[in-house]
Amino acid sequence: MARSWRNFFRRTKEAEEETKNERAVGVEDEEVIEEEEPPERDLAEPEVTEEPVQEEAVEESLPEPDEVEEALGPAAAAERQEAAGEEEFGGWFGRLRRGLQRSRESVVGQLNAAVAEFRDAEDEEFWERVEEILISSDVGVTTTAKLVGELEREALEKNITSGKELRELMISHAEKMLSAGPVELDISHKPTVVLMVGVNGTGKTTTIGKLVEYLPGKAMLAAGDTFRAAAIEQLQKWGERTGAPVVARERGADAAAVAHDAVEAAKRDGTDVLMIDTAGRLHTKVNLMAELEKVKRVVERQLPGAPHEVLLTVDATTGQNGLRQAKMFKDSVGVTGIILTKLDGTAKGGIALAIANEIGVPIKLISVGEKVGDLHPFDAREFAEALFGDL
Ligand SMILES: Nc1nc2c(ncn2[C@@H]2O[C@H](COP(=O)(O)OP(=O)(O)OP(=O)(O)O)[C@@H](O)[C@H]2O)c(=O)[nH]1
Ligand SMILES: [Mg+2]
Repeated sequence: MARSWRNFFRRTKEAEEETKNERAVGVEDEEVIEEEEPPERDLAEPEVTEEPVQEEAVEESLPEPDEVEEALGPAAAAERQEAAGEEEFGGWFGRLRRGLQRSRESVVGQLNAAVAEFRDAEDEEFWERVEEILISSDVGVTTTAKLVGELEREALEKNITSGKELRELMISHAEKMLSAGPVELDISHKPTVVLMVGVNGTGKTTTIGKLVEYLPGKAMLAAGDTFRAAAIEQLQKWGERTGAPVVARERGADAAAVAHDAVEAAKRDGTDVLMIDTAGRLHTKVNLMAELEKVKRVVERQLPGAPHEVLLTVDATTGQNGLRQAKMFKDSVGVTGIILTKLDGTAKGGIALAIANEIGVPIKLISVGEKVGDLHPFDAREFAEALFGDL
């Protein structure tokens, strides 16, 4: 079964029971929040906004169309209709294929040409050609060598002579490589603490905002990026939009102190999932890593076992650079899952293979655009098919 939001969150049995009939599922297709210049605000005191607004219960798989309209309000309903229109073109898979269009055009186009000439697995030139194609899609030298080595071996063993069988083999090997661990997000703790890390501009804050729309239960956000101007306000906007309270201090405050306040607030308020946003850039990389390590230590001290998930956003357009970043974050703060963003803006979607193979951390979510509906749980098979499948 393809991965969907339904089977993405790992929760306790009780929590599942509680919300069985009243799933608060986010709107899939809303516009991105405009990043207007935020008003000057006095953020001197740590602040926790009010209780989250109880969202209307909307069954993901679908109430009647008019019920949805009623529940969502006209603007959201119109967007939902637009989304429904998209379903005709293949729903998420269609969106994924469109998001991966540039990667597909470069990879699939070339692969089609190569595979069309494939006669048997002993043709060394053929394998060299496949290597070139994969490397140009940012699969990377190491991962390409491994993938092509495995493919060649199996194609020889099975005496494969048809392009169709070969493509199927490619997809299944890519799928295996992309499956680096459990994709589900563990939110079975109360509160569950999710630490979001990644270099600046990779999509941490917007991904938090999108993810809250899908999270079951009560979410809380912590504005742990106290470095960048407007970072706090950006998160507060997502808080307003999703109804999740935002814990913040003033700009320049200690990020670990914000995290501390937030964990206390989450424990006190019966929050299910606390998501901590962090800075993507400080004066130096060393400073950044030291700050993240401190945030993590403080959270751990307050709540043993937390943070339960450390999610790293990697911007797919940065290619091999993203791979280096992933290694760095993994080594210093430990990463439980990767969110690969901006796949829509690159022809180098092959980076997913390099990340899964060389970092050994599962990709849990991918993003193919700026809308809420562009974020989706990662499915290795689906991704491999979208990347290597026939045009
Ligand atoms: N096209 C596209 N844009 C995206 C995607 N994900 C995020 N973005 C955009 O990337 C920009 C940066 O996203 P942020 O969430 O602010 O990134 P950040 O990691 O929080 O950055 P800092 O706060 O500077 O550390 C925003 O304009 C997002 O809308 C995606 O999948 N596709
Ligand atoms: Mg940010």
